Amino acid sequence: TPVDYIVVGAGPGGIIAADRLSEAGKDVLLLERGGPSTGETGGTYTAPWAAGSGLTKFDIPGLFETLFNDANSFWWCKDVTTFAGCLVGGGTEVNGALYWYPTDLDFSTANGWPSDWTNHNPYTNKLKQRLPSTDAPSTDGKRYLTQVYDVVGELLKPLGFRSITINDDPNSKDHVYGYSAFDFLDGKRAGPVATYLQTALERENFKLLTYTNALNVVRNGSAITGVRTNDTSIVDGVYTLKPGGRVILSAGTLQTPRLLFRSGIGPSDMITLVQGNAAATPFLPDESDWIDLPVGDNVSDNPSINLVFTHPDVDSYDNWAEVWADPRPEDAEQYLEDQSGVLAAASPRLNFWRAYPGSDGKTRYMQGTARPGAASIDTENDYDINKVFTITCYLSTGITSRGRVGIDAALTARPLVNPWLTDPVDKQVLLTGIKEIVSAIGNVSDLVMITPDNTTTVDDYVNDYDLTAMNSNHWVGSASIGSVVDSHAKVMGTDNLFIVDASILPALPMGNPQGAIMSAAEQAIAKILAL
Ligand code: 6FA
Ligand code: ABL
Repeated sequence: TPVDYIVVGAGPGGIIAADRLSEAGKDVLLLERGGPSTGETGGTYTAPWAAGSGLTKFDIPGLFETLFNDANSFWWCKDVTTFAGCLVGGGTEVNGALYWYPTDLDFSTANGWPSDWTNHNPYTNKLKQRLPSTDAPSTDGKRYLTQVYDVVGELLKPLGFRSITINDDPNSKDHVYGYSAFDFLDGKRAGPVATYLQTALERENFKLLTYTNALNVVRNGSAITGVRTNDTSIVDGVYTLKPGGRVILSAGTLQTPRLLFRSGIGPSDMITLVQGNAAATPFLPDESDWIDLPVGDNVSDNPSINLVFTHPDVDSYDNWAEVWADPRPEDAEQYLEDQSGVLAAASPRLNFWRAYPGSDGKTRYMQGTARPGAASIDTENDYDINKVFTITCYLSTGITSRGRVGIDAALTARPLVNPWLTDPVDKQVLLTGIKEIVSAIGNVSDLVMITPDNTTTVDDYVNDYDLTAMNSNHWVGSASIGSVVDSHAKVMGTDNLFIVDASILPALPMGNPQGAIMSAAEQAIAKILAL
């Protein structure tokens, strides 16, 4: 049966879209290519020690780091070369869950937004009501494994940083640090899946279909009539719209472009690749109907550089390597008892921000994230592996470097031009920020940086850094507002095709992006409903 809205992709953009549209009385079909994630969604992938609890790898915050070293990693999209979550919740089920309420600067015209989007506060407030952040996620309200917070605080204070509750004052992002904030509730991963999706599921006018992969939109010139999928139980796999219906693409920054290319929308070099693909070419509109838009351009992702340290007070928590198969018994027991303790949070413990002027007159921000353990250590120093922690330095709002994403001949979604530090001023600012942190090490007794080690300069370390290791998984901008979608999030040149996900953000927000993406989704739906 035809519906008012087909939403493609159950990540944060798609879930918020589907919930708000169904709340407004629209018939909504949400198509998700992946399967269940948390126990609440029917997921069953459980650590041996949590068997029978109903708490999966996705529910238990402390299992976050195990997502990256598990042979059975069914959650990653296999036809995307970057990390992308293909399961109910999308990125929010596989992410570190760091969650920042957006700043005014995030939605400013200076950051690329149209002027009628700059008043984000009503939408951010709607988001906060549905999904509040917490910087003390353990159900007993206590904080655990706080040594990294204490040591990094000692490093930052002499540099003029002050400690704040970060989400109490979102616009303060210069010389501040605080406890890491997450979108966890009741000691479990929550995000839009535990909140918005649950209210949608209670409505009769809402339906979620999992394992349903959208391939292209079906269109008659500028009018979209439906979405073609891999579903063999319906005619041609096509879900159709009612007259006046709309399609919303929420497949993420890498995968929304692929859907557009396969629908004849985007730069001709990408559509030509679709034309050359035997499986896709029969469904491509005639060339006279192709819509030329800069889909895939203007993409950004935070360049990030890891610094690894040791300090005698720190507990590296075995770099989270044992939490799946062999956790510390008292921590596992405590978590199962009432979702409290170390395992009620993901790995980050502290975040900080600092603004830097660039030589081009533009201000850029650096964000730091500190966590026990390290993903990679490259050192000639002797060190105690049990005392290791990492500070990841990200360059965020204000960066000018951009890249491009697209597809290859096999239709795998991938970066085509890397977005990191293509502008030398970005690199200079990131170097300045890292050097400032390094300059303060001597203020903390027994603090030692082991990567880069004492035989490597910071300049060499950054210059030689493996580019792909700079990937922060924060891709935005492939269908930027103002160039691919208009200020109602409608794809230009179409009557009824919209995009609500990270791809419409014209530039990176101040912190890890999911909060800004969710606020943007609230705002986009309000604008779409008002059309
Ligand atoms: N963001 C944060 O704010 N904080 C973090 O700590 C954080 N950490 C990570 C992280 O550790 C990793 C490993 C990754 C990959 C991302 C992280 N992010 C973090 C970024 C954040 O999760 C993303 O920015 C955010 O989830 C993007 O939201 P979108 O709605 O734009 O897109 P998603 O990729 O989340 O969702 C797309 C959904 O569409 C998926 O469920 C996918 O399966 C589905 N889909 C894709 N193509 C489809 C198709 N053709 N048919 C049907 N469904 C499709
Ligand atoms: C984020 O926003 C990033 O996208 C992730 O890369 C980051 O997690 C989380 N938040 C938490 O800060 C890191 C892990 O801590 C590393 O162990 C892992 O190697 C890396 O992601 C992979 O990109």
